[in-house]
Amino acid sequence: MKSIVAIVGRPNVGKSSLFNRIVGWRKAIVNDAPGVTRDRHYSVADWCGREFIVVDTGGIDFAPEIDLESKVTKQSLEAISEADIVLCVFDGQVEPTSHDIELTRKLNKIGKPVIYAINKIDEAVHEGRKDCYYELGMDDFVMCSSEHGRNFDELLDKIIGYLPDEKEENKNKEALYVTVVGRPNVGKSTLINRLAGNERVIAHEMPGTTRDSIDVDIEFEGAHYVFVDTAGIRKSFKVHERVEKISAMKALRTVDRSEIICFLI
Ligand SMILES: Nc1nc2c(ncn2[C@@H]2O[C@H](COP(=O)(O)OP(=O)(O)OP(=O)(O)O)[C@@H](O)[C@H]2O)c(=O)[nH]1
Ligand SMILES: [Mg+2]
Repeated sequence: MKSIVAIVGRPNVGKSSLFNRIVGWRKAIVNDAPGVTRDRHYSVADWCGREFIVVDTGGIDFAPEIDLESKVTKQSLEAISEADIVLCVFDGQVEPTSHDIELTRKLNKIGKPVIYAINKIDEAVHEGRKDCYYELGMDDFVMCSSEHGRNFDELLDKIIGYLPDEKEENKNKEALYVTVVGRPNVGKSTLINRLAGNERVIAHEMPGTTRDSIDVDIEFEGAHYVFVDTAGIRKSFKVHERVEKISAMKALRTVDRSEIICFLI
């Protein structure tokens, strides 16, 4: 099994940008509004010949005001518990918030390697807040920029430094890709959760909950399937929001890499 690196942090600090930079392409949706990522979003990454799985997550909110926010936080906490290494992202352009401090306190107790990525440090002049991170008890942090790739060599070196020597590689049996598509709210995520046997993706009564296309591994009678949950697709003239447009585009792209399309009505 490859080691799992979970990217966590509060909303809008640049987790998806950092995920995209690590995997090498714009797999996850990035947007300037908070709360864009919702489900756990996996991809394989490699650095210097070492492969690992990286997981993008939604922003952790310790005082959720709505049901959806608490579901997003639950997914992120689940990512932390299944991870071998946690990569916690801060927005380095602002002072650490009370949420950042609470998250750091919690992560310092989990008994796993935690690397802190102080993101949005686009230039050396932004590095002025170093002391406050030491004061928070972080001894392992990298000041980086997901947008410009600044200090990413250092960040990736740190990650592979924590990978165990040679974990038995689980040479994945050929998986059959099944993409589930349909209009918003027809029950795509619920169907996938039922097949997976747990709440792997967020199913919610609000149309448009799923945004990124999410791969879900499912074993059935010795065979390996990857069911891909996608954002609901509506007629384009009804779509005005940028995030919905990008989500629909990603869903359509996912269709290209699937052997089977399941059209849910
Ligand atoms: N200046 C600067 N902006 C960045 C950097 N990384 C991300 N951003 C911006 O920060 C905003 C949020 O980025 P995302 O990657 O979507 O943040 P996120 O943490 O995944 O957000 P949620 O999924 O909503 O929690 C976007 O407008 C990005 O362009 C960076 O290194 N420098
Ligand atoms: Mg995100």
